[in-house]
Amino acid sequence: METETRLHVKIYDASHERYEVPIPTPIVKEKASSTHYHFVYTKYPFGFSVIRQSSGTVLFNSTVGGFIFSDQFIQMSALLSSSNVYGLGEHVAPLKLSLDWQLVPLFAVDSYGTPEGLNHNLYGTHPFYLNVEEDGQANGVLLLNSNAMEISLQPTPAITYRTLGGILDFYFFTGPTPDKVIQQYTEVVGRPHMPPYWALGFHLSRYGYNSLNATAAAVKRMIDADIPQDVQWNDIDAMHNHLDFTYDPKRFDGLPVFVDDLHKVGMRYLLIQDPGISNSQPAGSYPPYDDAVKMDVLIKNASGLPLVGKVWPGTTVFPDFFHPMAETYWEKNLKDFHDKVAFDGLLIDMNEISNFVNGSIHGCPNSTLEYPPYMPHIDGTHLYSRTICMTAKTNVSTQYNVHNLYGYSEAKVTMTALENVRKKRSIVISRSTFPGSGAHGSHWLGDNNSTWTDMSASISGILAMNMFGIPLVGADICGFHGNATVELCARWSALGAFYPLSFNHNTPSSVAQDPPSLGPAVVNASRTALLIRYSLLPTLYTLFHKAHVKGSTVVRPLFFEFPTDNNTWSIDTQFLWGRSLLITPVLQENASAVVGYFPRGRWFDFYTGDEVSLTSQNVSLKASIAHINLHVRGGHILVTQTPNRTTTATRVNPLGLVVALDVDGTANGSLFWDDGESLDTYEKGEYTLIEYKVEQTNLTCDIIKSGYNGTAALIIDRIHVFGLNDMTVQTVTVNGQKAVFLYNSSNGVLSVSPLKLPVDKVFVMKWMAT
Ligand code: MIG
Repeated sequence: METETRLHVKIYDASHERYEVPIPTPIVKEKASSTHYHFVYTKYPFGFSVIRQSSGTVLFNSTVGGFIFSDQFIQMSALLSSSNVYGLGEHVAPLKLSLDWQLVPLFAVDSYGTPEGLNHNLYGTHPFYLNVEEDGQANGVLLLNSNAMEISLQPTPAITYRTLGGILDFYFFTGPTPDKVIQQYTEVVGRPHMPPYWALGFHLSRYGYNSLNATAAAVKRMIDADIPQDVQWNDIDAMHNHLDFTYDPKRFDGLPVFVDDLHKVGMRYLLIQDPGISNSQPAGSYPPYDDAVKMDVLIKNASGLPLVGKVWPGTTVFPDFFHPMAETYWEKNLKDFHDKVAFDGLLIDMNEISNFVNGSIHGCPNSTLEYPPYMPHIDGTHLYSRTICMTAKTNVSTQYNVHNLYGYSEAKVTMTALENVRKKRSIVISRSTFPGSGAHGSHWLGDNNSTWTDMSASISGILAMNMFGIPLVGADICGFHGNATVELCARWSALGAFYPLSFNHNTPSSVAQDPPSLGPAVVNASRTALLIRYSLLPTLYTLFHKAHVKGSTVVRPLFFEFPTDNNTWSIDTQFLWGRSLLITPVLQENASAVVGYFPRGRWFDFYTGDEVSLTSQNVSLKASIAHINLHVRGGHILVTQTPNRTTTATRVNPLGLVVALDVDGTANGSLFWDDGESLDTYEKGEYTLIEYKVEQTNLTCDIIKSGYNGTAALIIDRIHVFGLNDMTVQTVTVNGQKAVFLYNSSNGVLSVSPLKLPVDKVFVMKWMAT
């Protein structure tokens, strides 16, 4: 009973030490003095239950399904409190999971695409679920186990866990709200990393520019089309013969200067790195291999020699990121490369580990680790299919035990190395993830298709990753495989402008889908939506701050805010930024309207301030090709900023406030502001935190912290108040002086501008009405 809301249940072998997941978790010496749950345990038959005290709801009851604990097969079942189950990644699946006899494999794999269905395991593994009880309270359960696993979901409702090793290390979180569950979960596995501000700008990428000229031309097209862009990426085609830590001296001649020039105009540059290091370069010519051998940091095969697989550069070996020297090794090579090309972050791909041969170039030995007595229903014939042998050895344990942790371990080492090299916040976007990955970077959903189905599926994928504590997440906008049509790419650009991580990425064989290449409709849709995104970045950045310090989700499904409204439980066609901004994208072809659900409360059109008149029901909204529906929730204040083409240029512009009043006339909001890229600004107190609030007819703020003096250069130049319907505003004063304003009596919107309020000073705005 570790805390009032957290129970830790560990079932292990008292007489033999077994493998346990090596991610850091809190060490608790004293039992919590009071708890919101009961723990009930019976010896015969063996089992336990977790019960919520306030309601008596049984959250988890394992006494019914038997229990098996053998070396390579552990099984336990439990009854659940309701069939509202979410999480258990990584899969392409609806947000609310089906409990209709689903067999859900969890094993990191590069499946060459993102097949749909809970029965297909994907790049990452997250044995964590969130369960919303019938009365709307929520609990979460983590099985901290990294072995190959399969989960069976049953309509009872019940869950069966089958794992091939380790121990049963359960954490139960009792919320009681969904967001509290995630806060409690990330307290155990690690709070999300605070991204640099520029990471929230728009990124453009494609695999297969094949030359610096083509890369530069893409950037130029974006500038000419006047579409916001902060970051340009290059993929493995920029490498020399697909070798990590290199760039092609002919096709990408001049890359260092190009990157410096991007920096000069306030932009950033990202590169892809793969974990496979070529072992076939002439001796002494390729330090990434020579150093790895010298430092002895490679994953070994069963005979103790570096395991050799085959990836893009040909035969490769793989660093063991759990090795104590791995960080030194990786940092040295990243630094040497960074001295040439000043990249700002990395996308770390292929780290499931993906391998073009099964096991190794020599196959795998005959062992029960390679051929376990029970084979979970994963994609692939064997555990070692398209990855390395399970008998391979790392510093921590056999690959059999740590396979699912490779992406986690690489992200952790890469983030540390990048921060040491750049001395600034970076981003590390990892394809394979595990609980705790969010503390070391971010994620994207992998190789989707340019289809309407995959565009829709991206929403549940992004929402699930937020529940897994990885809020900085996106999907390839306009799709990776296949050709995006103009209409699809226009709609996807609008939706993607509201992904926490917003980038367009594409495969070489598909037609170019950067917005300018697809013509005016896509240019318009993406420019319009991205300018809104950029104008809302102060709000998004503040949400990342809350994620970093409290573990809250950045984007969340409607049920997180309205858990007692059962209409929200399965909605994954809309999502919220934090508590306050509802996004209702068009997900269908040939549509001119979209249906959205509006829970009880006040909702205002972001663009006009018009209130949605009917709530607790579906509402049809107009949605032309250049329009994405956004609604501000009553009771909340959004901080905006006049947008420009980059975050660098935007960050010096005036701020604005959008104040949406609740039924009782109140509203709250906050702003976290720092220099956007120094390390640990929160931990060092180098930030400003302001809370805005409306009470009666006053809008004012509290300066909670004033630790970043760059805030002094900023002003608020406009304030909009939504929802003043029953009154006619006669006078507005700001700090006692009469202010210029417009009042629209038809929709109750008050607009006060121009203003010149220093952001770091307290002000009071009052409106007087009849
Ligand atoms: O074997 O680096 O998911 O985004 O463009 C494919 C080439 C390797 C897979 C990634 C994709 C990337 C591609 N990579």
